[in-house]
Amino acid sequence: MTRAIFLLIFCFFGAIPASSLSAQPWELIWSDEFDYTGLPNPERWGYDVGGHGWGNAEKQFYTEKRQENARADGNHLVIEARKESWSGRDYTSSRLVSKGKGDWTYGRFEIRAQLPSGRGTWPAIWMLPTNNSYGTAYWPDNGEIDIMEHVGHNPGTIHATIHTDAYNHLRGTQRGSSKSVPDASDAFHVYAVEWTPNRMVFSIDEETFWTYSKGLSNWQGWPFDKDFHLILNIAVGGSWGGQQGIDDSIFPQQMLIDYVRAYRYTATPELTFDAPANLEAGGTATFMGTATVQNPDHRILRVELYQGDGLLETIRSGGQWSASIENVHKGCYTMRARTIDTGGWSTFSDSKMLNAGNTSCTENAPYLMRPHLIEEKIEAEYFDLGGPGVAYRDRSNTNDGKGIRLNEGVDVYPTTDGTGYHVANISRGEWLTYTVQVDQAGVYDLQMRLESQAAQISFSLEFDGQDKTGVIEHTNTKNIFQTIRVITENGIELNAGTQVMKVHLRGGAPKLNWMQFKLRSPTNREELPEHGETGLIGNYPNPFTTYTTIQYRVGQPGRVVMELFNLLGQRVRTLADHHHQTGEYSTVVYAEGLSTGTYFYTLTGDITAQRSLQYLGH
Ligand SMILES: [Ca+2]
Ligand SMILES: [Ca+2]
Ligand SMILES: [Ca+2]
Ligand SMILES: [Ca+2]
Repeated sequence: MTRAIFLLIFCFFGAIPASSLSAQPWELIWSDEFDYTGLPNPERWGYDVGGHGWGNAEKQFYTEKRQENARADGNHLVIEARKESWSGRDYTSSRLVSKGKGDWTYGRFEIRAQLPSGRGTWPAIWMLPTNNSYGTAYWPDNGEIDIMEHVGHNPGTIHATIHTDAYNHLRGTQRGSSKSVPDASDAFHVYAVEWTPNRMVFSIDEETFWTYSKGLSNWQGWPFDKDFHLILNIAVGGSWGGQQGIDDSIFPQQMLIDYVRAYRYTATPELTFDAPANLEAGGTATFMGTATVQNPDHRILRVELYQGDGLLETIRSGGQWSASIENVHKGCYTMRARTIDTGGWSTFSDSKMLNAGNTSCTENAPYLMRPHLIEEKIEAEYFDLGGPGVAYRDRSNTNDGKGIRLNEGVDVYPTTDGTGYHVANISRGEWLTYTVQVDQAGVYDLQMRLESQAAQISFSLEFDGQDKTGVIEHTNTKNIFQTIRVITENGIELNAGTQVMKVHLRGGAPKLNWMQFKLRSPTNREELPEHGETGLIGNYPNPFTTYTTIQYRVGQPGRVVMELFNLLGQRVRTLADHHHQTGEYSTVVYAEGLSTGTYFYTLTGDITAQRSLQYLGH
C-alpha cells in the first residue's frame, strides 16, 4: 500500500514537466512553403501595385503578377528589385499582401528569410490592419507591426518597430528595437513576432530581442486587437532606405523567403455560464459558472458579466464564480460572461436570453438592465433596448460606426475621445431613448460630452412623452470633443421616478459621448407646504461651502422664528424672528463661524417644522 502511494506520487511529479512541454499553445493554421514554381500562390497573396512613393518617397514601382519581381522557385519566394524603367519609375519590385487571404487578430508569425544587400535597398516583413477601426486616419491610428526592416546603408542591423496614434515616426515617438545580424544578407534567419492580447514579442532565430507591452494603453497606444495581414516587399530608396542614396550597381537584388507560417493560440481559458431564463420584473438575477485556465503558466484574472456589449459586473476570481443583478427592469436581455487570464486571453460564453417581467420584448428596456441614474453619466451608446421605432430612430438601418451593438441601427463608434464609444452620424430627426431613474424631483441642468460639426447644436428632451425643454440651441466650438453645460433660464424640471427620456437631435451633427444631469434645486412635493400653509420649502445648495439659502412659506400672519442648531441641539444662530405677513420668504446661512458638519434649522410659527443642512467646510 505504502509502496503504491509512493509510486503514484513519483509518477505524478514525473508527469509535470512532460505535460508542461506538451502544452504547446500554438497551432499552425496558415502557411506558404513556396514548394512550387511560378507566380506566388494566389490563394495566399495579392499585390499592392503602384509607384506613388508609398508615403515614404520610395523610388520603385510595385508590379502585379510579374515573375521578374515575385516568383516561387520550388523552395523559396523570390522578391526581386530591378533597375529598369517602368511607368515613369526607374526601379521595379514587388509588394505581396495577404489581405483578405490571411488576416488575423493575434498569433505567432514566423518568416524565414535571407535579405538583399546594398545601398538603397529597404526590405520589410511587416503587418498592417485589414480594416479601419480607430481614430480619424487609417495610418497610424490603426497601427503597424514591423517584424523585420533592414536598410542597405546600415547592413546587418535588423529593426522591429510598432507605430500607433501615440507612437509613430511622424512624431518621432515610434517604439522599437534593433539587433545585429551580420549575415542577414548571406544566410537565412527566422524573423518572428508572437502577438498576444497583452504584448508583442519580437525574435530572431527564437531569440527575443524586443517586447512591446500593452500596459494600460487604450487604442492610441494599442490598436492591436483587430485583424492584421502580412506584407513582404523590397522598397528602393525612400525616406529611410534612400538616406544615403541608391547604388545602381547592385541590382537586381533579391529577398528569399523560405516560408511564411501563421499560428493560432489554442490555450484560451474555459468558461461555463448559467443564467435564469425568466425572472419577475424587479427581481434579482443570479448568474454563475466556472472559469479555468488551459495554459498552466496563466491563472484566471477575472470574470466579466455582460448584457449584450455592456459590462455589468467584474468578478475578481476564477474557479466557481457567481454574480447577481438586483432590481432587474422589465425587458428582454442577452446575457453572457467572459473570462480573462493573466496572458490577456479571453473567452466568451454562449449568450443566454433572460426575459424579466414576461414581456414581449418590444418595449423600452434599459440596456444595462437597470435605469440610468439621472445624476450619473448616461453613455450615449447605452440607449434603450426595444429596437427601431421604440428605442431609437436612425436613418440608416445599419450600425455604420461598427463600435458596439452591431445589430442595431444606431451608429456607434469607438470614440476618439479617450476610451469607450460615442454615437455619431446623427442627422436631423433622429432620436434616442434612455430609461432613467430620477430619485430627487427638481430642476436640473444638463452636461453633454460631444463634438459637433456645426458651431451650434439643437435638441430637445422628452420625459415619458412630455416635452421638458422645447428646442434648445447651444453654441459651441466645432470639431472638438468638449463638455458643454446647457444651462437654460428655467432649467429642466423633472419628476421623481423611472421614466423614458427621449433625446431628439435636431441639428449640428453632434457626436455624442455621454450626458449627465446636475441638480440645480430640489422640489419635494410630498413634504412641501400646501399653498397657504406655513412650512419649509428647503435650502439650496445643500450641502454647501460658502452660503445656502433657506426658503419657507408663512400661511397665517404672526411671529415666525427661524433658528439653526448643531447636532448637540445647541442653538447656533437665529436666522429670523419677527412678525411675518402671509407669503414666501428666504434667509441666507453664511459659512463664516460654522464648523464643518450637519445642522438643523427649525421654523416655529403656527406650526413647527425642521430640516437638516450640511456645511462641507472650505
Ligand atoms: Ca520553402
Ligand atoms: Ca445607422
Ligand atoms: Ca444615424
Ligand atoms: Ca460614451
